[in-house]
Amino acid sequence: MGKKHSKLDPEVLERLKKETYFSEKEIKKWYKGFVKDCPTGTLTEEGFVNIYRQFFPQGDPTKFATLVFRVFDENQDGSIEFAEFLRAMSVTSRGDIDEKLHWAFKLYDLDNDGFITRDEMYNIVDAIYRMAGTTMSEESGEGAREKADRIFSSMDVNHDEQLTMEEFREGSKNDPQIVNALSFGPI
Ligand SMILES: [Ca+2]
Ligand SMILES: [Ca+2]
Ligand SMILES: [Ca+2]
Repeated sequence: MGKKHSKLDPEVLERLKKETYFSEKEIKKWYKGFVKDCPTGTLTEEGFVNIYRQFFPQGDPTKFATLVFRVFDENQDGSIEFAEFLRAMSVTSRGDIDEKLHWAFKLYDLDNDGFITRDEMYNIVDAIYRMAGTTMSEESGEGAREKADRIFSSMDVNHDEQLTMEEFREGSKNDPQIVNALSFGPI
């Protein structure tokens, strides 16, 4: 049974060499680890949440992991296949700032309509707080709602209650935490 996925399809390998920043050697290494953790060849949402649990035992990362899962799962079939996994790892670990921002934007834009609303922003901030097991930022003393409101208002330059990619990009320059949040960084 496990045999079917024990070797990486050469076509997939070729494709990933073009689509990611990883070398052939690195891709093969990632694949080995992936099939070891996911013998079926795909990562389920439950498995994904469990990975986060190992990193954040002090909090509840379920909400955050579920939101990140959405972005990994490009074709939205409810599971992460190796190619999806590797493309996401490539962007979040080696992508330039612009790629990372696009990735973060997708994470925040829950309904994929191309804009981030105040509630969507709150959702992510709340998820990050839960993951860190806190209700208040250590630095600023803000709760999730306050923090989301503050960030959102500072980014929403034209005050139309939604953030475009442009506003998001500009705003993130002043608040690097926005992008850092996706590299497992807590508050
Ligand atoms: Ca998928
Ligand atoms: Ca949206
Ligand atoms: Ca706006």
